[in-house]
Amino acid sequence: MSLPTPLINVMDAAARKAARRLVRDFGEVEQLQVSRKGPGDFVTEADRRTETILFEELSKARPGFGFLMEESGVHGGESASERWIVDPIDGTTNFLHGIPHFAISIGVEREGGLVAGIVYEPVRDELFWAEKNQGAYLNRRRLRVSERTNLADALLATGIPFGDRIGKKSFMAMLNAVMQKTSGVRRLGSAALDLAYVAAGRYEGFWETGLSPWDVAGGIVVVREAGGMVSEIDGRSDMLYGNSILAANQQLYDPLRKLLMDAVRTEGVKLTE
Ligand code: 2AM
Ligand code: CA
Repeated sequence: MSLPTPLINVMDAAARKAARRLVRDFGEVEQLQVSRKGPGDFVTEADRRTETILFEELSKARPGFGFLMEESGVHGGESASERWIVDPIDGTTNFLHGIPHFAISIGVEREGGLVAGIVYEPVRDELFWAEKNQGAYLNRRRLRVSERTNLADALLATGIPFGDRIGKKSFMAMLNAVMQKTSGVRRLGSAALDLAYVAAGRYEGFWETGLSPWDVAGGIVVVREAGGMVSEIDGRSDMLYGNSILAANQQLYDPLRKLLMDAVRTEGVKLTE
């Protein structure tokens, strides 16, 4: 057991404060499902309000840090060497439909590298957190990625591209390969929680294309500190600003990466197609 670091305490407090209101809003969203107009506008408002609370709390605690936020973009701290990368609701579509699987995600970038992150799931009160070189935790319990070594036993998470998102062709190729070789694929709709669950050993791996920095910033450090590997699917290391992400336990990272890359090569498609 370890005590959270000062930086983790700041994120923990901000996320819990924002989450209290968010959980009340979620209750309201469940009621609104039956209305014809649906809860769309209400959810947009809840999203903005959550981001505002996070912004206020984080800037109060660390006035020198900059921000990259999903709703309001980049602000503050032009000369700052540190910034928060914030997703107020990751899993917005779940939230909108009254499905209780969403999270607040916050990452800390220092001089271009990720140094700490949290993913907070308010409905189950699960706080996944990690700071570089300090280990990863779920609430007060130390986290380790799973020890499973066979692809055939592996449970994987992914996201399915939709609308105008990139990667539909490559997704079909990769899914086709993964379906045959693993024990199953889940698509729960929150990339931040997918990463947190890899760190917790619930999934052996997670892959997705077309995500944004705020979807993954909080979870990447948590996976690494839990002993997992994270990169782009083609092996490059710009998961934050690049086009794809693959996270897995140590033993399955290489076989999974090979499986995914062979699948897109065989189909003759690019990861972004
Ligand atoms: P969001 O809930 O914050 O939008 C699901 O595949 C994942 O994709 C979620 O983490 C979701 O984050 C993210 N995502 C990224 N871009 C998206 C988009 N344009 N629309 C919906 N989800 C998106
Ligand atoms: Ca998101």
